[in-house]
Amino acid sequence: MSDNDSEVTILKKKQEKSKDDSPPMYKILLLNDDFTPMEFVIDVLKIFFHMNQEQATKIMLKVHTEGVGVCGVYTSDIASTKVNQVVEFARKNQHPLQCVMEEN
Ligand code: TYC
Repeated sequence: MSDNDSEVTILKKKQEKSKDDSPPMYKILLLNDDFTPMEFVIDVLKIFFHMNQEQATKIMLKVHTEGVGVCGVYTSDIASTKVNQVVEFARKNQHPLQCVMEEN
């Protein structure tokens, strides 16, 4: 390979990197309410967002004190599936927990 060839390769890589071919991403937000138990919210964060006890407690307390908190960022399909799963799980346990998605 000559010096010229490697220069062309580098330019092509730069162009590919700058192209925005990434899908739109959505934040999943948990909203505070006065009735859902703190332990239930921690369980939700562990089960659906794969957090450990420490991470889940931190996010739950953020939502509790600030009113809203981000539990993760996902593509549209994954975000809407998770929102539906969280809301279904909350309703089955008779809690009013609200979970929504918002484009980044
Ligand atoms: N505010 C609730 C309580 O005091 C706890 C809570 C935290 C509820 C986060 C919802 O998304 C939530 N029991």
